Amino acid sequence: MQAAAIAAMAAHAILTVTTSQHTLLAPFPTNPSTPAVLQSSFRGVSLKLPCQSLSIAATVPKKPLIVFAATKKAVAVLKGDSKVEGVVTLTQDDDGPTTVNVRITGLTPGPHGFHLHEFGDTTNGCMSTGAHFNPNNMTHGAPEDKVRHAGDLGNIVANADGVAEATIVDKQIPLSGPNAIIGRALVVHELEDDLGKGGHELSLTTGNAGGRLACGVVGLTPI
Ligand SMILES: [Cu+2]
Ligand SMILES: [Zn+2]
Repeated sequence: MQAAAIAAMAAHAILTVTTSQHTLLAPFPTNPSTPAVLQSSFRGVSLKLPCQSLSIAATVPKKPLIVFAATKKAVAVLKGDSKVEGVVTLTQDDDGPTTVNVRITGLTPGPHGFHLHEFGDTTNGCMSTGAHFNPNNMTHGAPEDKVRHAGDLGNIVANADGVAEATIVDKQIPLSGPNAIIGRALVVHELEDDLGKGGHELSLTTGNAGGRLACGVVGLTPI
């Protein structure tokens, strides 16, 4: 009886142990259920993460888009009635100055007036590109002058081979905004631009730069 009682107690103990094991195990099922809560809170976190990664993903493409939108690039292919021809590329970052890279061939050695004219109309060759681009109603001058046409880019100088290469950086010929020069024309002239200081009757309008050798309409290009 004692033995049976001991056995019963032992069994009870085992049961208790088993129960307690169950109780011990119970926290694990509860734990999983707690982790389940955690999981759901993790889900919340992981939901937040995709949100963050979404917002990151949303900002990451935006940045380059802003950069792409802020950097503008254009080109003008200059041709005329003579052998003078060239390519001019224009780049502007944000609202900064426009960088103009010029390469024109077929020129006589020496300086040649180089301007942005108001129209991109070449129906009558370079003659129909109008006057110098002049949104502020100024007189003709040098690029560094306060009083100048926006289109006054000075002179480019051809070497002995008749090739003129120049890099011009200018604030008055933006590629976007109200005074954007897209759709207007770059013109290279026969003679030197006197920059408004020659005393000729044309000095304050054209710089007395002579005929228009070649011109090209400024058009947007891929970045
Ligand atoms: Cu001109
Ligand atoms: Zn001018």
